[in-house]
Amino acid sequence: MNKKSSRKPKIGIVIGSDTDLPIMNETIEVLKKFNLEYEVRILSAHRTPDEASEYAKTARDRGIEVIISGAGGAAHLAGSIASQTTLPVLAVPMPTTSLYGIDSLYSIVQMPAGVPVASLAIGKPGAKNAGILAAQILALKYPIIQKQLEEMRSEMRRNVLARDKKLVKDGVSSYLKSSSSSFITKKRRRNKR
Ligand code: RP5
Repeated sequence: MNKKSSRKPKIGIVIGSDTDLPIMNETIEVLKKFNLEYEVRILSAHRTPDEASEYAKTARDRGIEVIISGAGGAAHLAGSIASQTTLPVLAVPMPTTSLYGIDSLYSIVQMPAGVPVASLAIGKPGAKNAGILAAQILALKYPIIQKQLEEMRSEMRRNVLARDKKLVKDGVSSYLKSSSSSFITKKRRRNKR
């Protein structure tokens, strides 16, 4: 839970294990940027099925408007939550050591018709996008979020255009030697699963 505010959380983040938290922190960072209230719970489809079920059934009445689930391996959490609520459920497949998160992705994405789960990409990029997509959903109701989303897109555009300008001016070799190369390395490391 975002402890700094007493506003009721609109977004519920549910993770299958605390080992998912480092990746799902990317979602939390996005929500903080948008100043969106959220709560975080560890609720497993397999280890604590009753509690996960109770969470899904009561989420709407508690003011939750979007649920984001992060789980890995036989990742049934998002699907089991979606089966018990009509709130939108977004899901982030966790990277795994044995099957690189493909197992998580397939477990999440192959929902039967009638019970949708919106799956994001595996790992950190997916976790980040889950936060942005939740903001986009809420922006349909809260116009202030729309403004923030537009600002974020403009900032992204400015960043890319600045890099393009530098690349065109300096050429590939000097671009890679310059400070931007440490940015590239950092970015690649950050997105590594
Ligand atoms: C899933 O099993 C969790 O979401 C996690 O990604 C995976 C492994 O859990 P731990 O064994 O690390 O607790 O339920």
